Amino acid sequence: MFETTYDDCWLRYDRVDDALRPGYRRRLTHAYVSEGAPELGAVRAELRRGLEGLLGREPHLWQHPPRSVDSFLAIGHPEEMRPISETIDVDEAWNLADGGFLIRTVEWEGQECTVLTASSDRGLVYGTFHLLRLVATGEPIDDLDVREEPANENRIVNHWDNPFRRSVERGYAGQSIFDWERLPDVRERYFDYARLLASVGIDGVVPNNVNTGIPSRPTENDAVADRAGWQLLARENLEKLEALASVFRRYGIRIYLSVNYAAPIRLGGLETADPLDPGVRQWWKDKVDEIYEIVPDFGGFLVKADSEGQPGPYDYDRSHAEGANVLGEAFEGHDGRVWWRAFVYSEHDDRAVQAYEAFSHIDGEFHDNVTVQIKNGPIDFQPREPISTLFGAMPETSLGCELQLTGEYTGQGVHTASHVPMWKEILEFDTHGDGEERTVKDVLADVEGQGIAGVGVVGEDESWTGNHLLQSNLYGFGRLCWDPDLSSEEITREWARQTFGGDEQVVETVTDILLDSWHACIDYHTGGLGLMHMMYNGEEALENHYDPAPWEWPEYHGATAEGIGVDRTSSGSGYAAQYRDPLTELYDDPESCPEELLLFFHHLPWEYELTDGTTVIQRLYDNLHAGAATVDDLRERWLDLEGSVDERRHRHVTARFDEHALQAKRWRDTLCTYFYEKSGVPDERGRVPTE
Ligand code: GCW
Repeated sequence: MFETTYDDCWLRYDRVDDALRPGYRRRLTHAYVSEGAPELGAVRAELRRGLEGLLGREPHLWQHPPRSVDSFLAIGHPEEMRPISETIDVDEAWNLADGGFLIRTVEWEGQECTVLTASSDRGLVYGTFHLLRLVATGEPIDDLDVREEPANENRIVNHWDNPFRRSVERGYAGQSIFDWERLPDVRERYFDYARLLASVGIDGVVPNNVNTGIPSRPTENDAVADRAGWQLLARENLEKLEALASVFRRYGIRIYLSVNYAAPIRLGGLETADPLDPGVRQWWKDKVDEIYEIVPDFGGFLVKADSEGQPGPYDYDRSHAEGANVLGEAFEGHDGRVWWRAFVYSEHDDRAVQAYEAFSHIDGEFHDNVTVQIKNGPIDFQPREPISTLFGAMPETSLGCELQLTGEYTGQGVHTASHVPMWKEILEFDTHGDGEERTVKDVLADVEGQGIAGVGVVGEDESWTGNHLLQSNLYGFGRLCWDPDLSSEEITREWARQTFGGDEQVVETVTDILLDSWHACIDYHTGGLGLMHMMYNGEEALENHYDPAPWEWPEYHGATAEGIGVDRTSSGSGYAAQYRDPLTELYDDPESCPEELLLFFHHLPWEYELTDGTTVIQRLYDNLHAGAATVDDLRERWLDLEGSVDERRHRHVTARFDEHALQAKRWRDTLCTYFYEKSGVPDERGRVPTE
C-alpha cells in the first residue's frame, strides 16, 4: 500500500554545529542499553536514528559496559546495570513517578558515564527523547544532573477521528491517519506519530471521536453520518485496536476508546442502557473483561454522554455520577479509567452556567475509577474564555482538563495561532478553591487519576497539522502537560530550534511570530473584551466556524442598540456566583472585572468608559484593527525568512499566511460593520470597513 510522505516535524535531528559535535560524540558514540521490554527496542531505534542525524554517526550499541572507551552512555533500570546501580541512589530512581527519569554524568570505574535510568520502561523512552532534545537544541551534556517527573499523571490526546470513513470532526489536516479498514496491518505513520507523542511525554491516545454515534436527532450531514465509533467495542474491532495498541505500547503510550453510552443496546442487544439495570452492569463488566483479554494495557473509556445528541444517563433520569459509575465499576480489577466529559448543555438561557449545575452537586459521588473531564472554559474552546467554574468546585472528584489543539475557533489549520500562551493562562488561573491559592494546575496535580486531555490536531497531510507552524501546538501540549511551569517562550523556542535548526535569527523570528499570534487571534476573531462565539454556523453541521457571522449568536454577545455583552452577574444568569470568592466579587463589578473578560460578565453601554477613558465601542474597533494589522506583520516577518527556511516549508506557510491575512481582515470588517450598525457609533479614527 503506497504510503504518503510526511514531515519529520521536530524530530528532524539536523546535524549539530561542528563546534559542538566532538563533545557529543565523545559521550554518546558508545551506548550500553538494557534489553527486554518493547520500549527498549524503541530506545535503541531512536538512539540510532537521532544520533546518526545529529552527529553524523550511528552509536555503537553494546550489551555490556564498553571498557575500551573513556566515556559511554548507559540506559536501563536502576538495578539492571552496574554503571547505574553503583553510581546513583537506586531508591531515588525507583521512587520516581511513572514516566519520570534521571540523567546524570558520573564516574564509574575510571570511566565517565552518562547514566539514564527510570522506574518504568516508558521513563526510559521519555529520558532518551529528553537527551536527544538536549543535543538537538545544542545544550551542554558534560555535567548532567537531570531529574524529570511528569506533573500530570495522565497526558492524553483525544482524536475526533471517525473510524472507517477516516473523516476528522474539526480536523483541518486531511483524513484521519488511523486506517481501521486496514488494521490489524499497521502503517509506518503510526510509529512516527507515537514517536512524536512520546518525545513530548504524552502517555495516552484515544483514536476515535467522542461523537461515537449518529445523534438522536437525525441529520443529512455526511460527516455526522460518519460517526461509527460505537462499533469499535465489537470483538473484531478490538483485535484491530490491539494492533494499534502494540505500536503505541513500544513508546509507553496506552490506548483508550471513546464509547457510546447506548452500547448495551446497540452492540449487546439489551432493551436498555440504564446504569442501574443489573443486566447493563453485567454487560459493561463482561465487555471490559473482554477488552483486557485482547489489549492487556488498555487505558480506559472516554465518554460524551447527554451532550449534543449523544445518549446518556439522563435518558433514564440518572445523574452523571450514576451514569459514570457503572463504567467505573466495570474497570475494577483492571488498571483503566473512565474519562467522563462534563461538556453538557442544552437550549438553556445561558450555556455557561450548565456544566456546574449538572456536576458540582455530585462532587465526591464518582467511582474512584472515574475522572470528570472538563473543558477549560464554560462555552467551547473560544480564543479566550474565563476558566470553567468546575475546577474550583469539585475537590472530592478526580478532574481532567480538556484543551483543544485543533484550531476549530482559531483559524482551522490555516491561521498561525499558538495555543500555548492560552493554555499557560488557563493552568495558572487561581480558582481560590478551598479559599486559598489553588491554580488549575494545582487542582489537577493533587488528585490520583487526574490529567490533561487535548483534542487532536493531526491528519494525513504532509504537514500533519495543515500548517507546519501548528505542529508547535502538539509539541507545546505535551511539554505543558509534563511541566506546566515551563514558559510559553521556553517551549516555543525549543520547538522552533528542533524544527527549523540552529539559525538564531530563524528561531527568534518563528518564536516571536507564534508568541504574538494568540492575542492577534483574539482581537480579529472577537474584538476582545471577553466577546466570543461570533462564527458562522449555518446549517452545515460541521463545515463551519471559520467565517464571521455575529448576527447568528445574539445570546452570546448580547449586542443591542444600547450596548453589548452578557450579564452573567447576580442581576443576570448568575454565572459569576459559581466561582469561589473573591472571584465572584471581582467579576460581579464592571469596575473590578478584568477588561479582557468584561463583556463576558457584563452588558454595558457602547459608550461605557474603560479605565483608560476609551469607550467600549472604540476599544472593539481598535482591537479588531490591531488584530488584522498584527497578522499582516506576522506574515511580513515570515516572508523575511525566505532563504533561511527550506523552500518547501516556507512556501507552504506563506500560502497560509496569505489566506490568514485576508481572513483576519474579513473578520475585522464584518465585526466592525456589525458593531457600527448596532451602536450607530462611528470609529473615532475614521476607519470605515472596506466591504
Ligand atoms: O467543540 C464542539 C464541536 C463539536 C464537538 C463538541 C464536543 C466532538 O463543535 O464538533 O464534538 O464541541 O466537544 O463534544
